[in-house]
Amino acid sequence: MYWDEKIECASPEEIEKIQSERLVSTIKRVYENVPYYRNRMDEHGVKPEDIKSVKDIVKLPFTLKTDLRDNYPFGTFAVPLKDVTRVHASSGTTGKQTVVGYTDKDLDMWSDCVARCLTSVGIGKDDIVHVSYGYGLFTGGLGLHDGAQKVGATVVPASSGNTKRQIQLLIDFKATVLCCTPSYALYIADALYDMGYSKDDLCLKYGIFGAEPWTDSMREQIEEKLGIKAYDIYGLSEIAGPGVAQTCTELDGLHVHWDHFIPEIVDPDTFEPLPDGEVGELVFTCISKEALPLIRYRTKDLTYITHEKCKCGRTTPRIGKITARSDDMLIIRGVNVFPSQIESVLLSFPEVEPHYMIYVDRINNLDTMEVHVELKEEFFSSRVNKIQEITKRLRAQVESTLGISAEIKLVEPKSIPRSEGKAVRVKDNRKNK
Ligand code: DLL
Repeated sequence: MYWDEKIECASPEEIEKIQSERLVSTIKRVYENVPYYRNRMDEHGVKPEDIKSVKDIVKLPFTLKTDLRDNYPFGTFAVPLKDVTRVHASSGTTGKQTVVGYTDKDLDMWSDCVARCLTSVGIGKDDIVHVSYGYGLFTGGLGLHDGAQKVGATVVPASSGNTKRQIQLLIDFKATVLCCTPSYALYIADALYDMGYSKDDLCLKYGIFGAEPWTDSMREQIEEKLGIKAYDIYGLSEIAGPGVAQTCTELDGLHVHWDHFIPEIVDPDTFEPLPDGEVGELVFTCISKEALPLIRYRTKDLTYITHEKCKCGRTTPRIGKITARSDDMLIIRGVNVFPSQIESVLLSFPEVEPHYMIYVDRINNLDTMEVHVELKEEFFSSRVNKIQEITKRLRAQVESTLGISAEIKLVEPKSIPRSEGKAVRVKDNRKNK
């Protein structure tokens, strides 16, 4: 099912034409209206006249999160504040928040993108959409809310927190769609069974999960526990919010709305564009936004892209699942380690739960890594030698996957702190030393 078939299935040539027109006018606008962009382009030796088509995008300088922070709060907006009808903000791990703004037209474009995502997996008028992403400055809650309302669904703006109440609402209102982070979906599933219910007490059919990395095995577990089909929605506040891309029913990559956001993959070291299929840093240029049209924004998210037509019929390019960010890569004893690699090993063991924490430290000048993972209830009371045997197998598998050793500690079920939003899975104590 399509929300906007003409655009979603347009030929690449048609889209290229739209992209070129929109890029040229966006660049002219930001050069004229945003001192930050004028300075950056002048420093870079590029003038609006040099941008004649989408092919010229590579001539433009990149934008980084720090550029938004340096111009906090509204310094990168391209319209007067009186035309900005909403702001959102995303908190990073350090420093000030990144503030983003939208005009009415921007909000309409964003909800249209979310509507495309929801429609692509069959969500529409007959659905009851329970939104457990946080409402507020975070874009998750209102982003999904506006998109679900646009497709005509009945929206339950539950926001995050108070999990027991969420479960009661899910049951009583007979929600068919759950929107939240994948880690919160697991938390909800566990709490459901703890309250004495099961998936049979729910009417859920679909899950729209994102805002944090998650693996395919995590998806399978959520699908099994909640009896649903789970889809991966991606986005970031700087570009719009949720709905920049999403998996369709084929689950073969996330479709990017390239008539609004031009995606590029660049080498994270040289920043040169990479060909289809190669993993690098995802970069977006917003070509139809009024308030905050970011140019070549470096997301730090690592993935690849393909321009092959999807089996679903859409011609939109697809990005691979985002399993890592260049800035969440840990360097342990000189070896690059992504938390997602550890997650995929853990989830391949039926004896453990998908709840884990990675503790990194430096002791006597040597990096150490300890992975705590919850044992399943039925294994917790096993004999000591059984637990030792599972630990040994896990340690061997982690070592062969990462190329370095890690201590594994099997901990009590439900002892790892749960998150109602984005999960925190790494504690790197080296930063405090
Ligand atoms: O997380 C927007 C969002 C809300 C997306 C709800 C999906 C659902 P930020 O708080 O600005 O915005 O964080 C953006 O989160 O650069 C990625 O690193 C990560 N991220 C978002 N979606 C996914 C996903 C929202 N599906 C940052 N898979 C991004 C992996 C994701 N990582």
